[in-house]
Amino acid sequence: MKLIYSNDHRDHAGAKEMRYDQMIPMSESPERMDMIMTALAEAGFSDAVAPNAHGLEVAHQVHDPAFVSFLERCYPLWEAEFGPGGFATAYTFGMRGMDQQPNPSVHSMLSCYTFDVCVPFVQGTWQAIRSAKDVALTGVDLIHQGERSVFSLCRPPGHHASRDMAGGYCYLNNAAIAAQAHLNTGAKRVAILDIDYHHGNGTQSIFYDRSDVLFASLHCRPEDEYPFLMGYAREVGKGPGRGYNVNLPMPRGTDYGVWGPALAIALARIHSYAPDVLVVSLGVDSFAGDPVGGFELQSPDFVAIGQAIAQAGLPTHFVMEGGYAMEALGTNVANVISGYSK
Ligand code: SP5
Ligand code: ZN
Repeated sequence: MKLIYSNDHRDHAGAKEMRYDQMIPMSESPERMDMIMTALAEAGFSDAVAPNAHGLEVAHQVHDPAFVSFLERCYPLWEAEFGPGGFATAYTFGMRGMDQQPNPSVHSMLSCYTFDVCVPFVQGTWQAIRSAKDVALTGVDLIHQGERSVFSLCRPPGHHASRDMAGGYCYLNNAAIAAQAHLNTGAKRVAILDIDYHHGNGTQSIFYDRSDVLFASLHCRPEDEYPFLMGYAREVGKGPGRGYNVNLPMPRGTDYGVWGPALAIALARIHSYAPDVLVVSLGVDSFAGDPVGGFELQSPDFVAIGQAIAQAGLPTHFVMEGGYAMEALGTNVANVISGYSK
């Protein structure tokens, strides 16, 4: 399996996040990628290639160009007001039902274009965002050139980012950009299987009214977990996209005895859809020891997940999402890739 990786994410670091009543160091750290790359190398996956630079054209197909421009300009605008060293974050969020009147100030843009307190901007954030998008697009190029499976080691992750909102450590939606690029390069149908512990609300919303991308997600139910407002089974798509959105929400505490059969349901739906490419939003925060998650999957379960995905028999593009249990993160990711490759 070809890996695509760049160190361009490293300076997206140093910010804090709000966890209910405390400020804590961001769980989504550069060291996550070190753990993953080390474990992949130990498992025999070491042929990482650097991403090729791509433009913003595909990003502009799935995101509002004004939102993408905000992501680029946010930190410089913030720094001009507050000086260097801090991090930008919103004070207010969308005032639903009120007469909102956005203006070009960085505060107004943060309020309009972010939906939570988990997307800080520092000096290195835009470089990391842009590079993660290139890591995803280079994976598309490799599949187009005939690779059967590739792994885009994106950081920051992407699946919470919608057409025009960042949230949940996610800025640009790498998996959605990859899916759109697969369509651009000849695929007729693309399936996205999202196995991150959290609902991929951003990806769902981007493709909600489309039938050329099937979105299937396994996640903790919104009654129990972030993002709290989406991810119900009744969300099946709308208009031409009706029937092309599949949510499999499960309660906190779910283990592989329940999660594994849910994966089989998602894969059966993907099989009947007969996509040309499968994009996997690969989060491993369903692991029992994850500090952000609340499921009970064990490290060996991730081997079984990789094997089940391989049995779909499709060209497969893994895109990294969440996973925060530093001691087991690398093993869990490498187990999926090893299981897939067996
Ligand atoms: C990509 C990704 O995995 N984003 C996750 C964003 C989660 N944001 C914080 C959720 C906090 C709520 N859960 C606290 C559980 C404490 N055990
Ligand atoms: Zn997650």
